[in-house]
Amino acid sequence: MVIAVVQDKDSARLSQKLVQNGYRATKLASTGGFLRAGNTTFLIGTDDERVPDVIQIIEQNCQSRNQMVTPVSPLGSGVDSFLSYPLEVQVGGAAVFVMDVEQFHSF
Ligand code: 2BA
Repeated sequence: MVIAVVQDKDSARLSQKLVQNGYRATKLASTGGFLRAGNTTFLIGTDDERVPDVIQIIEQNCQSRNQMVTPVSPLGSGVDSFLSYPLEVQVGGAAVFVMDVEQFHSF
């Protein structure tokens, strides 16, 4: 199982390429914990030997970008006010996790 967190801008292209190459994928709308901006999480179930190819497809279709953001940071526990400040961060093309799946059932 490959889990990939990608930027929304890349998700349509990645989805298309995965399908073209015969992979099954599920897209989940997700939110980054740091930026609190929308991103897309792909769940791609495939055989072990095809994992390197999946990673290559992700790498080729997701690009890193610099983003100016205004995150909202709590000042501290018990304090109701929030501090906003502009910040430039490089958001990676994809954060990819590979994990073993014990069982898979499809009914
Ligand atoms: P976010 O958590 O919104 O993070 C967006 C970008 O902000 C990150 O890009 C990184 O460049 C920066 N960033 C994150 N936490 C930071 C911190 N504590 N201090 C300074 N800068 C920070 P990426 O590393 O490429 O991550 C893009 C998105 O991938 C993340 O969105 C998150 O949704 C996911 N992600 C990345 N690493 C993850 C991990 N270890 N576990 C779960 N999700 C992860």
